[in-house]
Amino acid sequence: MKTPIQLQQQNLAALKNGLPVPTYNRADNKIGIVHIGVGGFHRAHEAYYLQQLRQLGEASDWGICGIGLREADAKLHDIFKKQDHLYTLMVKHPDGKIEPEVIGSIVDFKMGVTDPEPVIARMADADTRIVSLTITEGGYNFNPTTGEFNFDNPDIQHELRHPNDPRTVYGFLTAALQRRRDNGLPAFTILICDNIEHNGDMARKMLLTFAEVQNPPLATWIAQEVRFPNSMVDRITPVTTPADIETLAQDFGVIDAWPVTCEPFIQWVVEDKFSNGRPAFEKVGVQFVPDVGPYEKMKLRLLNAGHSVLGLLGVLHGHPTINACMEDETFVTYLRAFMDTEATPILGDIEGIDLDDYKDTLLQRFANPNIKDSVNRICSESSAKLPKFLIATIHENIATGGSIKFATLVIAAWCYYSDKGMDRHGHPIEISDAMGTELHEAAKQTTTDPLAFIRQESLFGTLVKNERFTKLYTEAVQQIYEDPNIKKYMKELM
Ligand code: CS2
Repeated sequence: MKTPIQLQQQNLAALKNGLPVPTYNRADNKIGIVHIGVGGFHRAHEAYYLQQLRQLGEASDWGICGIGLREADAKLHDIFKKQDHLYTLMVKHPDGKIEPEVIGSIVDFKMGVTDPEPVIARMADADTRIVSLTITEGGYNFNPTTGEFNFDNPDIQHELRHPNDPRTVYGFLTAALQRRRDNGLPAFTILICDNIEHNGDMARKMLLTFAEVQNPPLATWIAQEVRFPNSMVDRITPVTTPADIETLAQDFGVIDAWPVTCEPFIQWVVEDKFSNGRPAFEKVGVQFVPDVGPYEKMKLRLLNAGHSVLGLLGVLHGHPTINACMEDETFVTYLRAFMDTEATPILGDIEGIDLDDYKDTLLQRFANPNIKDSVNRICSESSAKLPKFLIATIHENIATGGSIKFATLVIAAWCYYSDKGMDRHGHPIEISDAMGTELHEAAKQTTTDPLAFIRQESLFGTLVKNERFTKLYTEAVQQIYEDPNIKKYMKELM
């Protein structure tokens, strides 16, 4: 066993015997990208692509400065400080092999919570040319059904009155863009990397709606100058566990307080419209296309929805992880049936993609036994995810007369889960959802009003008025409440 070494810039030479480390000069890396929301996903995806570019001797103008806009980001801030913003990415292969690599493309990190000024200054700096975001599907402050911006949010109200004291991403973006405009600097590109269909168009609409109230002349400038490329991002990135930290120290000799684990697969499809230049990402496998819409839809309605199908049914059954679900024949068959009969028909043809191959690959990725992606991660924030991943598909299939039974059972399982917070054995489930209280309040009325859960209009829209859906849903929810043995009902539908 090696004596583990603390991950730090000065120790890279010593670490390099055990694993790949950045070989480029991090000190002369200009900051070209400001990234808001430095979770595991960003560190396994955009930051990884940039590392690859830097290893090729490219992109020295494109260092990343991470930004934390939540109190909880202080943990990463402190770890990064100690580790010179270095971290280890542990790629986990299905055969059990782990390939770690030290990533150095993030060169700075700033917290915007207590002191917004340094963050605004960084975003407004002439070197910054892209501001990218992974603030989660629920982070964009809009009503999931109507798609309208939520002006009732107290932080948004505060920012409207105090443009120089931003709290949300909208306030930071307008403060920085106003400063760039004042200083005669070109706008940056706003690059969204969250799982939302037309994510760039959505962000543009939200930011313009906000800016039109806060600062109308700036809104006009943003509309003309800022590009918002749509993008489809993909890499399964489970939550880091204490066992991962331990493995890294024991087997690879690295002390890293917060490594990131991920699958080998990676994909990024982006529209090539940038306000002020971009790294040569095509050299490391990023696909640039004129219209990302069909790719986004395919990924959200197959991968993300597929995850939710396994997650919500699996959590009720008592499967701890996605790969555990995939070891269960009933779950695999059910998932494939959902994909083939409910998701695929609404996708149509996608140029250059064989959907059967895509689905086969997805099943293999989900089954990776080394990934151990917890169903709790998948079920977290379902209120922000399901309207886009699954409920949209139900609406579209209702319109075309397509099948909806597989997705409907998942909604019924979600209701039971939100109400009881336990699996079929009565074991408690840890639920994490910004709308957790509302979901619970609505779900717990199910015994007296079977449709109570789907009366939540912001999530389900007019679904409660559709007889075909309500009939299937009522039956499913009544069965689950009588006996939560979910597999029985899954089998009955196949
Ligand atoms: C998952 C995603 O959160 C979820 O529900 O489906 O995080 C998924 O792992 C990524 O989008 C993969 O690209």
